Amino acid sequence: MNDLKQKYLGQIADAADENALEAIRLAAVGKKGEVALKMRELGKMTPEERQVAGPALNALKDEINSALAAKKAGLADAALDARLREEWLDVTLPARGRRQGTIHPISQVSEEVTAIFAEMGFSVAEGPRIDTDWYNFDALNIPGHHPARAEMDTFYMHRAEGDNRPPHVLRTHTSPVQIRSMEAMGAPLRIICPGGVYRADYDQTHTPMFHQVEGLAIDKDISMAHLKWVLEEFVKSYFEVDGVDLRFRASHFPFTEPSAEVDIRCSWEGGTLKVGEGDDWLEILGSGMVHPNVLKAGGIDPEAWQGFAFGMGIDRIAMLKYGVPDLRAFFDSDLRWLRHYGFSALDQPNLHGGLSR
Ligand code: 2NL
Repeated sequence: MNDLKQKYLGQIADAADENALEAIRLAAVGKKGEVALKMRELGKMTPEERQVAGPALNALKDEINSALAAKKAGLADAALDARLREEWLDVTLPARGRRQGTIHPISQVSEEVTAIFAEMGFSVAEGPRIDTDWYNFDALNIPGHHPARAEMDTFYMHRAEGDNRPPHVLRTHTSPVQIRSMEAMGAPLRIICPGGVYRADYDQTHTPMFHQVEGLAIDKDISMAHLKWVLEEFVKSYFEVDGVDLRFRASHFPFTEPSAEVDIRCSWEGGTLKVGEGDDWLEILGSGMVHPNVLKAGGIDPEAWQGFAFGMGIDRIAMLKYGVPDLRAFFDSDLRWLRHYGFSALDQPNLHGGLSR
């Protein structure tokens, strides 16, 4: 009896898993197990012998059963411990970065320009991109026969059949917004008009849609001197330099008289633009005193008021500031190139201070 006890308690202690434990249970206390066999032998014993052996066998059976139960619980605990060791989660790991869109360089430059002029008291005016040929051309002193109205350059909208009014156009500049502002607000007036414009042109330096910002200041005694100061302040602020020389070259626009194209002093040493130093000149905008016919078209009396106006290409000044060589890059759907020019359209800093792509 003691041998049986030693044998099975030993086996139970050594059992590696639940299967082994079940095999031991069957062999020891199963219906045909060794304890059951011993029970059967009780019949052959004397009553005195049976009185000793019976309870002893029952005690043995109980002892083996509780050893089995204890071992089973122990194995389950060990299995859970092993799983917990294997399947741990490091909740301190940083989350995977998510890609996000960021502002397009054209929008960024638009906002930079707007902020600079806002500090000088200019407010922003906006208007339709589809406008009448009157607002886009006639009001700006561009007559019907002027080359700027040649069908080559302008996108014309279709009229319904039988509608013989002149067709609408996609605005070729933001000047129509300034005419509308003159009508709506009168003089004095100090506004800039940023926005998309359209011309039928496509090569390395022209896209059919591009962006302009025009400025207009109308008051009793506005002169070219005010224009020069405003533009100088703008160039210094936009290109982040302390000083810059401006060169006014006589030019011609139908909507200004006199008219001037404005160059800024620069150098191209090593292929990179430096504004404010060197012996080169870079054209950045057109400007002039608003033509009396244009003031009249905007409902402002040219005998009482005068003003300056200017216009520049946002895409162009964005290329200059950020060193983008091909205008068409701005309008690609694939914006990975932006990274090269320091724009982070696709890069988001992650928690490690690195970049996820
Ligand atoms: C250029 C030249 C210019 C203007 C735009 C303007 C607008 C009104 C009246 C008078 Cl309502 N002028 N705008 C004036 C001079 C030049 O743009 O080369 N832009 C890229």
